[in-house]
Amino acid sequence: MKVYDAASIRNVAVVGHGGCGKTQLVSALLFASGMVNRLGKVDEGNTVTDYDDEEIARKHTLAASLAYAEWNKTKINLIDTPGFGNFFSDARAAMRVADAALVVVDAVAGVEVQTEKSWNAAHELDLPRVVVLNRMDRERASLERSLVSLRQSCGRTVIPIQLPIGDEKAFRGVVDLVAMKAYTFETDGSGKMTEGAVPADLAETAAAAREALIEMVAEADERLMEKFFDAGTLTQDELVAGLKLATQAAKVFTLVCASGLANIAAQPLLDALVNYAPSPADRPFRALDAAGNEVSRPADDKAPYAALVWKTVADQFAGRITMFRVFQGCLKADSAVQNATQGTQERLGHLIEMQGKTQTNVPEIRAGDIGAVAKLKDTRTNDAIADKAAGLTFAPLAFPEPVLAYAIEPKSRGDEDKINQSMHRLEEEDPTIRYARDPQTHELLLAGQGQLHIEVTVAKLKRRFGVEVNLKPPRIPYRETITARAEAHGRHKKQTGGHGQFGDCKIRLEPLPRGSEFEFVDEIFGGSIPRQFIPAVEKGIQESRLRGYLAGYPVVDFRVVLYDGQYHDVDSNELSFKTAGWLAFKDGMSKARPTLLEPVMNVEVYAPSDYAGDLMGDLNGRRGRIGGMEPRGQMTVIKAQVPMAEMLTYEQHLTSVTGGRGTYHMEMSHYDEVPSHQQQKIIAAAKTDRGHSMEAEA
Ligand SMILES: Nc1nc2c(ncn2[C@@H]2O[C@H](COP(=O)(O)OP(=O)(O)OP(=O)(O)O)[C@@H](O)[C@H]2O)c(=O)[nH]1
Ligand SMILES: [Mg+2]
Repeated sequence: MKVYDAASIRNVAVVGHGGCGKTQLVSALLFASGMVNRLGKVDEGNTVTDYDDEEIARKHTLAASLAYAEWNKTKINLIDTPGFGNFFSDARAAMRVADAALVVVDAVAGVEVQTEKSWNAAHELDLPRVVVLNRMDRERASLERSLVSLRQSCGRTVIPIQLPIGDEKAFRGVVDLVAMKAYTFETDGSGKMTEGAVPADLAETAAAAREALIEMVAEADERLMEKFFDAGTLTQDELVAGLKLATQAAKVFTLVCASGLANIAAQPLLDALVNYAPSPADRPFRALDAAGNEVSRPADDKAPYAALVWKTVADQFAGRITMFRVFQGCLKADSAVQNATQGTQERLGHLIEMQGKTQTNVPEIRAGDIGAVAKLKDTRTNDAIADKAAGLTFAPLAFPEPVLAYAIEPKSRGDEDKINQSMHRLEEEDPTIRYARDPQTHELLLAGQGQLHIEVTVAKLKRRFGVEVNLKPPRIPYRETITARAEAHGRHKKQTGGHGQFGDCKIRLEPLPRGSEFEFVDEIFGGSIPRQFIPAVEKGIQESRLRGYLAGYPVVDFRVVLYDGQYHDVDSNELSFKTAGWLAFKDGMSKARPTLLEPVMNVEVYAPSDYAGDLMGDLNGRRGRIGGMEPRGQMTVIKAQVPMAEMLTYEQHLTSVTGGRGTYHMEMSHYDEVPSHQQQKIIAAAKTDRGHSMEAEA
């Protein structure tokens, strides 16, 4: 295994919509470059990058994985990423450490939801992009139609540098518009390539397409534009150099054609990545200096080391695997390093190059390269492994907050500890899940980016850690409040044998604005209740308000004013006043017109505009309030506020209505009153569920 310098490395994040063929294409690139000796297939479960059991079972990538192709003395790091929206944060993380994105587009479907999302995320990072029209061998695959949708969503500077030879099943190669040569391939999947002249029937189209390419390249650079005007064209050298610069500046996005499954045109794609995608040496990296300011630095392998951890994997055998990109300097095996984010020391053992799950030890990893290390103690995703002398950290990758939660229950009792431990390891690997016990409902909640995400997490829990759980929709964290002021009285008096018990208090309940929780105000003057018993009254009220009155949910957004009371010299004690507080609270609640509150979510739905009408109707039916609707290309964003209780089944609905093309996101907005007919149902359900603990019945 060689060690590569920055100039001979390409870091490429392979991104795009689910099922567009990213994994299959990476498989073809690895086979074409001789890294593996057969063409792995997603459908046969033997690709390099979908190696996780869950990925093989589902035939979809669920986490970013790393592979590399050596091609023309260059190491091309390929990060295969998931196309499903639920797992998009891994694609983002991959783009963050890449110098280019390979945006894979299905030549039949054209631009899809995640294509667009990937494109926008790459745009935010100023990331150069190469577009590959994949699945060119399929029925109804079309360069022309795909280009229309690409230009609409991604701009007019998406420009073919190849034309396909043969349509659909007859697709057998490409014309390279830069070299003006034809590359044709055996159709047996062997990837055997023949170089030849441009076929006569394509000569005219190819010449016109080459002209369009030259013009686009000239447009991206003033100096070239002048030359183009003077000479009417560009020289071959100017075209090649100009295309590289325009790609690197993310001004022009070259488009190539391929079929990953038929293994056609993998070699020209590898050439395009080597020739046009920037190396780390071409692209200074961004980091934060000691003062937290963004700085831009070259990939200098003589500088003090600085690397960013972009992914952590909880491997059941190897333990924790930490994947990083070295931005400057050099990490060496068996050395002590600093974690600049945590301010701790770590010991690097073996450094690893990853070819999917296959790990090879390497002595060092230099500036610009991506690698991994096993068994670090404290280092987590987003940390900077950086020498103090470098004085650098990195702006953290932002991970999205969970969209929805499920309750999980161990299948066998006594598994709870094991679940806790395993979930914490999975949380480390996947920062977009949250696992915690709900303090209000006491359920174990697993929250994630969608139903699929949660199912996959539970499946990992079973496969990797051997624990099985049941998934249930979570209880909705309802709350209770009051809508009217009320005065109330609580008196606790008991005479049992010797000492009696006596406490008496008068309180006022007052509604407060949403979000104010609870206030206790002591207005006792003149000692009608002695000082030392006032905290007991408050405690009695606090405890009973948390137990709820109507349906067992905490009572919030109100104030209790304690304004009068009575005591007895001998019989009064703390317990008596606590009980008096509880009785007064119950009395007050019965008069203060209590009501139920429910969580309302801010929901954003992103779907093809054709479905907008149906989706809005559905949201209305879910008691939603539509806040707005914005077209974005062929898509529409619908914003609405919808009660959480109505959103538990939304994902299935959205998927079935839009054929999987719609996505949504939601987060907590506020609490609002539950309509009265709904309240009756919730109260009735609570009574059968846990009736005896409720104040209303006590
Ligand atoms: N006909 C044809 N089928 C292809 C091609 N590339 C991929 N496929 C098939 O399309 C399906 C999806 O391919 P994948 O490579 O798993 O797609 P992906 O983009 O990695 O999907 P995610 O991992 O879910 O994002 C598989 O059944 C592949 O066999 C291609 O070039 N031609
Ligand atoms: Mg995949």
